[in-house]
Amino acid sequence: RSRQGFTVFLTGLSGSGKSTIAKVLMVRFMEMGNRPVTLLDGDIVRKNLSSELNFSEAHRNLNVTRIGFVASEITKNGGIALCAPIAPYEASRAANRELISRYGGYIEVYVSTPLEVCEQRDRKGLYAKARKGLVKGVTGISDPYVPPVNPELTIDTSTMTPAEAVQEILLYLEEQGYI
Ligand code: GGZ
Repeated sequence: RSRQGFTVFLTGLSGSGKSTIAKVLMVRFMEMGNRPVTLLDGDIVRKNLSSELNFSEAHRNLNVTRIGFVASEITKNGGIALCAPIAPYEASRAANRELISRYGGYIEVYVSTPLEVCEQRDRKGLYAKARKGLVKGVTGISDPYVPPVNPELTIDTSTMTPAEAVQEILLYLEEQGYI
């Protein structure tokens, strides 16, 4: 039985766990084997689709709506799009929701891991550089992150494992009839 396409849009700070969750989800969806899965991770998109953009509000919004456009095409064609940018502003998140909902499911997951925890992880040394003033406009330190208003799910990876986070998302998708 064929089902409609959908987009899982993970938003949250750098180091919040978006990529980790998205990668595990990707594997799970591929195992299901009934629909093509596309991962649009923040750093991959920045390199391949948005390489000329900086981290100003306008460019972040543009980056996020580009991701949304690609996800809408995938969703339209019955696929699964997994997006994992920071997406710190409501304007571009709302635009994506509006566009993608026309063609299929849109599930916004707010990865709400506190800044303190993200900063402790500091996988890429970005926060240390931000604290030293070596990088300006870093989300959470010297640039805003506006929390989503009505996310379908909120997940804090400081209180659960990536596997548990993925289970919660899969359960929601099942309940809603997407998978
Ligand atoms: C935030 C930055 C910045 C600044 C470089 N602020 O952990 P990462 O390294 O791989 O994820 C971050 C990524 C954020 O890009 P996005 O496209 O997801 O952001 S947005 O949705 O706001 O367009 C981080 C790195 O790029 N990075 N400079 N100033 N993150």
